[in-house]
Amino acid sequence: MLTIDLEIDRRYQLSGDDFLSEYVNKSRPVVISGVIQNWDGFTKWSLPYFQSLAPELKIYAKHFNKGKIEIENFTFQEYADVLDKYEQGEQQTLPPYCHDLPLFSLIPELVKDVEPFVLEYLPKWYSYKWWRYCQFFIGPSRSLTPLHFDCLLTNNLFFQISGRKQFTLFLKEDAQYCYRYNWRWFKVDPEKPDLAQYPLYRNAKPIQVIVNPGDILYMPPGTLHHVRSWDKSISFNIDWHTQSSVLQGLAASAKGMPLKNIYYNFLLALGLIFKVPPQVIFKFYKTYLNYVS
Ligand SMILES: O=C(O)CCC(=O)C(=O)O
Ligand SMILES: [Fe+2]
Repeated sequence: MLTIDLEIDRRYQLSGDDFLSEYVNKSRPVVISGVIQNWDGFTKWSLPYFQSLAPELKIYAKHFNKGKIEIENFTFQEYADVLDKYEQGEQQTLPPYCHDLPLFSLIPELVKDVEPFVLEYLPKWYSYKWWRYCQFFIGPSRSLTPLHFDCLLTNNLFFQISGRKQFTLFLKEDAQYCYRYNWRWFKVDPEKPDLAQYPLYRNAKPIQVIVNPGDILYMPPGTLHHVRSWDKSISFNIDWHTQSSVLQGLAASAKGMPLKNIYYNFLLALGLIFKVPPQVIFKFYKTYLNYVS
């Protein structure tokens, strides 16, 4: 198969207005640099640092096993030991991936490490306790998140603190070529696509993006992504809607979106469109942060 890898823009310290007009409103992904480097967390964060703040905290890590997700629990110390063994070659099997962890809610002290946060990129509704919408990804080199889109069809700002990751992206139009199952997962493996089994994949246009420490990646709603870590890595994201994307999210109810997701999008629509304050919405929304889908 002939693949021509497309590229996306890389922008330095993009302003909120330009981000909105050139990327969000046009559904174009972008990598933004020059922002994270100013955060204390950029130099401070590591597993031992998290461990020192919350020695008793039990975190969960996931094994992605052919469409099934299995969960294992660790303290940060236990998880750091497993990762060290793997990185030093004492353990061959890939450790589970600490994936979708709402760490700012678990260790609120971490919030001040990412200030000033990029509130100019988000609708004002998120300014109040924005960190409650963030999820962390902490794992070894070679960790993989298989091809999927984010389940509420939100916008995603992804912050890479340490280690590098390779994202293979597809614009939402390419979903039809990637063999969807269970609402948001896709059968094609972009690292070794089986064209005999998945012939339509020939038409898909993968976009390869290396996300380096200090980069922010923006993915528009419905962007497919397959994420391979190159190094031991710490990242987090914030998933967020605009008025327009939440309406499109609700419209996707008719396209097989699970009922639970429709409920969360309905709550966000009440906030973003009908201006119900986040203090009220979050009480109902917060179970989303532990939702494995
Ligand atoms: O970093 C990863 O492995 C997955 C990230 C992801 O899927 C997301 O931010 O939605
Ligand atoms: Fe995702």
